[in-house]
Amino acid sequence: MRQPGAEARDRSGVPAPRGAGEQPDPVGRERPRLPPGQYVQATMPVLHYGPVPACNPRTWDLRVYGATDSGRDHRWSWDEFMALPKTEIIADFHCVTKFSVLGITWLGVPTAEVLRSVPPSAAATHVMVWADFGYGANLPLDGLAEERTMLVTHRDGRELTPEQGYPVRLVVPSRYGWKNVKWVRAIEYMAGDRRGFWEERGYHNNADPWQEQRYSYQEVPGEGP
Ligand SMILES: Nc1nc2c(c(=O)[nH]1)N[C@H]1C(S)=C(S)[C@@H](COP(=O)(O)O)O[C@H]1N2
Ligand SMILES: [Mo]
Repeated sequence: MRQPGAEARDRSGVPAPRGAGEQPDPVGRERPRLPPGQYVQATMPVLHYGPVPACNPRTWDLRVYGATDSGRDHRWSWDEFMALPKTEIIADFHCVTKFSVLGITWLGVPTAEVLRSVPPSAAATHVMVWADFGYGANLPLDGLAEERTMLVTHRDGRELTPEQGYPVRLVVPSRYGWKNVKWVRAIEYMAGDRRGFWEERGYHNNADPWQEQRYSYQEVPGEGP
């Protein structure tokens, strides 16, 4: 007999994750493994805009700035950041160009931990996650607080390669791929929303694959986080 909800389980036997926007079907069915309009691909192509930044552990840091509760910025050096407790997740990756890669294992620091270490002020509603060279993606604060949003250092048991975002990359399974910022250097707490690199160039501000939020023309004024 078919297990109820079997189609929502991945090969690890773990139920498919539910994140922001991943609501149970109104008639109580499990949602399918793949978001609408996506197809499965075996491996991830390297995709990014601009050059791969060089990384010097001696000068590398990760900053949190903007609307912090203390009014001060926070800075982790390489040694400090790498010493933070890490956890592992298995997540599917959905690119807005319609390929999905299933069951990627990521190891990293949950961003909920960043929010605990550096509490945002009451005015903060959104964040911009910044990479080298001015690439950034915005998220509502809730997106950063999600249990499965992480700053990762390892993929499938190996340290990230430079092309994959070494040394630190954002993984946000509840959103399309472009919000998974490689080469993260800073998190800006924002009092109000601002669009990131692709969000300014025609892509959807919220980017939930389960609602197929691909393009900015789909946005409903006054709706969403
Ligand atoms: N810094 C940075 N991060 C980025 C991008 C980028 O251009 N710059 N591209 C995004 C896009 S569109 C995708 S699909 C994924 C691709 O990740 P991969 O190269 O590890 O497959 O990275 C995302 N992160
Ligand atoms: Mo992408």
